[in-house]
Amino acid sequence: MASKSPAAPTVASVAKSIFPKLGLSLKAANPGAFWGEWGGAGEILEKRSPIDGSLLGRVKQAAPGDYDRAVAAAQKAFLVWRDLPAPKRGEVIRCYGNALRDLKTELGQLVSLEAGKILAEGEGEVQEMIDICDYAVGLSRQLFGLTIASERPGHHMRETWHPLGVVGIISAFNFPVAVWAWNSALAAVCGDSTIWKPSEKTPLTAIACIKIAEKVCRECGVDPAIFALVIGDGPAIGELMTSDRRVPLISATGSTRMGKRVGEVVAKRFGRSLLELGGNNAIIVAPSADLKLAKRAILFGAVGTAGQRCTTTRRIIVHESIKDELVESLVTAYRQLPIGSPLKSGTLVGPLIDAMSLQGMMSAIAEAKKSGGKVLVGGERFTAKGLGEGYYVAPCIIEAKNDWPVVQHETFAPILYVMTYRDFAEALEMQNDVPQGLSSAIFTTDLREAEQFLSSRGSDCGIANVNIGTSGAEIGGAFGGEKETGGGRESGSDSWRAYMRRQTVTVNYSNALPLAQGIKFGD
Ligand code: UN1
Repeated sequence: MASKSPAAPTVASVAKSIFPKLGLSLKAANPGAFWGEWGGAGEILEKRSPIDGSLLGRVKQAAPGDYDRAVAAAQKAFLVWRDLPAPKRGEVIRCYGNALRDLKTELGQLVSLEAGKILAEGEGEVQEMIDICDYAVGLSRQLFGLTIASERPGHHMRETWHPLGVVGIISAFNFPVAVWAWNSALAAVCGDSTIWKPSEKTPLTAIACIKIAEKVCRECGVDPAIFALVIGDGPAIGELMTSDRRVPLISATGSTRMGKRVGEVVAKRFGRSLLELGGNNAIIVAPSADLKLAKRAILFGAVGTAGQRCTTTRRIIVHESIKDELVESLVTAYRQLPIGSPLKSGTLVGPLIDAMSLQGMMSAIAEAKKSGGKVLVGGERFTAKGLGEGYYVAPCIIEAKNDWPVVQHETFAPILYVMTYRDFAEALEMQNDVPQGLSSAIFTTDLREAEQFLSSRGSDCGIANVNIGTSGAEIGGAFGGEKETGGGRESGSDSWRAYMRRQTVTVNYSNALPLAQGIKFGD
């Protein structure tokens, strides 16, 4: 069957068809810094596609001087942008969302070429951008403050929200466009400008996003430097940005190691950081669970995006009475997983991002085995004709114990650790007994179990789901988690507040000056 299905389009042919539409150059180096104009005096970055290892494009990175220019331009643009009424700012984001709708297929394909996501997930990511733009447009008319009763006669109090300034965005390779959009669309309607340092592993998608933003801004008569870009590595550009007092908020998505560094440097200058870091997400499968649903959710959660989401399902905590049945059906499903080029329709598992990632997966498997772990399926490198230098793997399931160091650690690859529990309290304890606290889920039809899981004694994660998996959150909710996940919240609900400056206001409209707390002072 598989051999008769049409061959996957090549990286080169897809790149050739979409690059011109996205304003990218195939041959010449693409400028990797934007401050209202394009530039970049840093070193050339050669971006290879994880699909087959072929050269996808070249980028001229930002030099430290380019960073300075970009942040100065973003600061200047902010001073004008913040005065535009918020609904008018929303109008610009509405146009951006529409431009994304027009280029959804092309940008989605570029995400696949550059990050290795299957086409459906590449397009899904662009849809996530469109959704957050819609959300931001609505929000632009709802940046509500409060009125507060004053204890003093002839006084009123209110709380207002003001634009903050230049927001620094650091994003990871695995959601190369959506996470920037969560931040920049909200920041924009809040009246902020942004400066973006994307992952060096996904520079071309970043350039494409900013090209679209530039065009929309020019059409709307707005300074495009509100969406500045600086492509470069952590030590060169990331450190400059995190230590820069001109950037009051740094929103960073990535590893716990990176977040720790960002948090420390930003705290030193009393800046704000919004951190969305690693997860170690578990699904509890209770005896009453609908196992068909659970299996599908686990599959999407554990092998979707080749295990490279911060919300990826990494642990299954299953009741011992149903473990064999669940594991058997998972192993059967894992054996049939279509692994291969993400450009081919039907593929569910694309490549890992690079050699380091493959290496990380292999050493985690070796460590789990050394601890006594039993590999039930997968775990080997996957090769096939036409995949060239791509780093493909067969997703794996390992029987493990929760307290092993390797299980406590987030390995950004499709490894699923399975463990069993006897009573429900034990399951909850295992779920929470990891350093990270991003996403969690339970499969049960027992109302008491479900509600306990959601109660103050239940899951300690930022996201807790019942009868759906750990990944694939909608943009309407606040996204982020506790403990080593960093505590930040992005995207929906009231996450917008992180991008604004709160002001408590008291106005005296009487001709007396009563003091609060009834204090008498002089006359
Ligand atoms: C991430 O992996 O950094 O919930 C973000 C999800 C996606 C976002 C993941 N909406 O899986």
